[in-house]
Amino acid sequence: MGRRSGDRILSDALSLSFDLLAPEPEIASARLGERYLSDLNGYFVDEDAYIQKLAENPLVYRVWSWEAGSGEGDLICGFGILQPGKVGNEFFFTKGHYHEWREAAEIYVGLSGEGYLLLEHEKSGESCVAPLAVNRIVYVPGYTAHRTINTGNVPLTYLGIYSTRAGHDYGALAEKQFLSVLVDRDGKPTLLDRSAYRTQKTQKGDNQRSELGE
Ligand code: PAN
Ligand code: ZN
Repeated sequence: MGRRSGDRILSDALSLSFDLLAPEPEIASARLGERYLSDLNGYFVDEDAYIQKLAENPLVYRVWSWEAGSGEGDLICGFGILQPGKVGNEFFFTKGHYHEWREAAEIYVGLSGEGYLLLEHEKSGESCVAPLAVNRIVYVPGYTAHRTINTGNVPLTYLGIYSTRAGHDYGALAEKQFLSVLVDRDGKPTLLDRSAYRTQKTQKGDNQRSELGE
């Protein structure tokens, strides 16, 4: 099978096999990025729990990016493996970003595990979580910050498919963070207002922490 791209006809490298559940996944011709807990400094609300867990500095997620073509109309496929875990009561998550080209949407496809995409509109601040799991697809519209969250006990694996023009803007969110957090409350993933959660944590200290099940 061939594909015409401009004046080139590409006849190979259009198909890729992958197994994200393999003990040591490798994806030929894709670029690997890894994020350890130390790369997420300032992202979790519970700073004490973060510092404690930093002693182990676990790998939080890996993403392979496969660019079969680099033209304006081409697509990138990201293959994500997000580990299970928590910092305090907050589930492990990806950094999260807007696309530099704000109009660029993205499609996520759940492959295994259980989790959510946290979505937040840049202008209205409106946010929601959309389930991401096997046989689930999530559409991330333009102008929407998105973060993957693993609420299960096994790795969450997924694909994210987006335009080569999209680009990633991490800076805007690193400064203000998402307005909501997804925390484990009595064994249930619960979406809370981040600033209220932070205030609750700092005001109630250790008593509140044990009430929240840490
Ligand atoms: C995904 C993400 C992936 C990792 O491929 O890049 O889940 O998350 P961060 O990029 O926020 O660290 C995607 O949304 N690409 O656009
Ligand atoms: Zn994205």
